[in-house]
Amino acid sequence: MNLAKYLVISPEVKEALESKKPIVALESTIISHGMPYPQNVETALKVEQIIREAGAVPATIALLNGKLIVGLSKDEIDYLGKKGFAVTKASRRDLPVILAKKGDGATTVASTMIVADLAGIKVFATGGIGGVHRGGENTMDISADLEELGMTSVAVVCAGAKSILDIGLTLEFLETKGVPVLGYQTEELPAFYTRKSGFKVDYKMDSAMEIATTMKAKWDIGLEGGIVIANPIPEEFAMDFDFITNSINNAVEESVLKGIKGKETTPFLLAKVKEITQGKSLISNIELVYSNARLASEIAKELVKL
Ligand code: PSU
Ligand code: MN
Repeated sequence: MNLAKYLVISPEVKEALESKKPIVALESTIISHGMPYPQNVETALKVEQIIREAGAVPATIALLNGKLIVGLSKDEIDYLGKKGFAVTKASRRDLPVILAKKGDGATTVASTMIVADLAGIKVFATGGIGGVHRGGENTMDISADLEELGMTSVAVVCAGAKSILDIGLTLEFLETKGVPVLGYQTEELPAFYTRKSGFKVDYKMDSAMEIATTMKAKWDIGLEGGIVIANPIPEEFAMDFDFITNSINNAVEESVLKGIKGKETTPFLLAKVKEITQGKSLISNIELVYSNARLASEIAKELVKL
């Protein structure tokens, strides 16, 4: 490996790594493709603030000028947020091309896990992970996030899987890959905008300490790969189940009619759901990210004690 050529860690994150402070990684596709400007930038900055207030160090990750950046500056976050869809959504397969071209890229859950792992960061907070799309048994549209969870040792705190996906198939895939799905204070897997999905998590965990201990046990015995930590959206920001289910069904129907495929699917559906719900889904989306950042900070704090 010749990492030094590509990996750039900010002074704040470098210092935190050296002094074994708790660190929480953050992705950048959620900024460029997951939310509109300016809410995307406001959210990204507030998430960092929440993590600092909780006593951990945020490390937002992206590709800029052909480098893997760990710990973006405010200006860099603003740049990615303003450029939005014009920034390349970069998952595992895109990384080598963007590095070679000295380009920019917004990292997905998969590529953020890769870069976090290279930097030595074990905890990552986001909104939702990618999964098996509805009809995935025919289209094979399965997010690279799931394969990454099967091999890269980073724990991802999310609000469960969105029902733009086939949640059942997503759980089956994760089971096959040996990825534990842990529910934070819940038996049921949350479905992003709602606290319920109709599917069970593998294990309910009651505290950040229990989660950190589980992560350590997995990696102590050399079981490489990630862990999904599903944190239900706070009750007050959860959406009405029937309303959001209908909105998502309509969005999926439109994506099929329009022939939306591949990496465009997830951003299309997110934007469509926001439009159909007249922006209500965006408010829920922002709040659940804040809640995940808080839990991820607590887990990172427990992990450094072990
Ligand atoms: N789900 C969200 N918001 C997002 C994404 C997923 O609620 O922004 C992004 C994440 O970066 C995730 C990616 O890794 O979409 C998955 O895309 P794909 O299905 O093309 O792998
Ligand atoms: Mn896909």
